[in-house]
Amino acid sequence: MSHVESEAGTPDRWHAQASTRDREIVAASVIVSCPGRNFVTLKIQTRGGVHGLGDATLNGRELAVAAYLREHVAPNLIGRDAGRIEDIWQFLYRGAYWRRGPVTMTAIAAVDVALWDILGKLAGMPLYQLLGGRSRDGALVYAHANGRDISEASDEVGKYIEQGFLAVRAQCGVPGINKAYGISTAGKPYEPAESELPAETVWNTPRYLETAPKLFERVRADHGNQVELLHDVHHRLTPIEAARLARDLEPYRLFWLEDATPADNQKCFELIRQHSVTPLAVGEVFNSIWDCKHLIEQQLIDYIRTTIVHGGGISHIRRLADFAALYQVRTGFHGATDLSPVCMGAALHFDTWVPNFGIQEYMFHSELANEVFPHDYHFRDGRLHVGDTPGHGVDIDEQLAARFPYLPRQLPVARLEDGAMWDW
Ligand code: CS2
Ligand code: MG
Repeated sequence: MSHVESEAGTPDRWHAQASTRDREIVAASVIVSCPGRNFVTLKIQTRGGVHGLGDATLNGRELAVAAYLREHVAPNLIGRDAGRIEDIWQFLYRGAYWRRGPVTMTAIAAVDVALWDILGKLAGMPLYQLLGGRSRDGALVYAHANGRDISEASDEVGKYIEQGFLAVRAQCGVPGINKAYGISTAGKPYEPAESELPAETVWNTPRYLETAPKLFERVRADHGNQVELLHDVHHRLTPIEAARLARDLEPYRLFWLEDATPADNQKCFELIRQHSVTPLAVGEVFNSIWDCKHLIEQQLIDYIRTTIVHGGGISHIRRLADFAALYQVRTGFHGATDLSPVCMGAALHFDTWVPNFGIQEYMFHSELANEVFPHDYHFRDGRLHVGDTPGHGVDIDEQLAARFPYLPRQLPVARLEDGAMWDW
């Protein structure tokens, strides 16, 4: 190893038990498992017998990240000091040469989170304490209500309110569209990656623009103004269409309107902002601060959704959150079922610390997934609460995980009725 390190084996100033020798990385393994859906998990082990986990799941592209980790990352970790979290992050980011992108940043994230997990275990501290301690006693979360039509969706909002949720995302079918975004099949949790090759769905914007305001008019009529309501457009509108929808939804006071238009061109959000005060959220498909710098510094959004697993891990998302705080933009991490409980655990510790927290998405993992990934976070009073287990509080049952081999699955695509590709 070229970098200078203190005499191997001698206790460092910062922690008597964790000598540099104990912290030496001796193994890095990639676990691909499909307990109901595919997950990729990186496990890093130190010579002193401590292991850390990082989520590396990228829905529909899981094997790309698994290969990146196995072929290009793991060999570079062996022999390094697990305590040098920032240096390893910089090595993997600058050393990749081909910078950024969802695969690279998800792989870096998995390493980063696993190393923060190890640090917590070595320090005997939960992750939120390592970051700076609690800013709140629990992370406000939102559940996903959906229905084939407006009344079914509103009924499901009611169910989540009864379960104690203070915030609910509502999505409903659109007349004439067979697979509108976010609508689960008959009572099953919503899982978009349902087939080996992308399912082709059809989209119709005018019908959607007519339906969405009616959905929220009904939900407010059924459930009043207390509950926080959210909605995900899922990248499907042009900027002016998004501006119209944001304005049409103003009477229903949404907590946020998400992914109203694709954000490749961040300036597009200026058009939405000119026409509406509906709060805007974006970022689950981003993987670095550079994807949202203009959006944040021009205050074109209110919540940034880029999450730990796809955004380079805790070390990068901490920078992003601090930058966002300068512009009073708050976090609203992506938290769909295709982000594993390992990501949820790390995200919740981050949510517990971060001063400019907004809300945390919380789609329930299956019982099986929760068995594969035992964890200590729990839902209470509309919030998710982390435990005080050192690290991020999530582990993996490798034997159980091995019983569920990878299943080839990809996300759907969307086409307009004339056959042209659109954004799913
Ligand atoms: C959605 C996600 O949760 C959300 O906000 O955008 O369900 C998204 O469709 C999936 O994570 C894609 O894998
Ligand atoms: Mg979304």
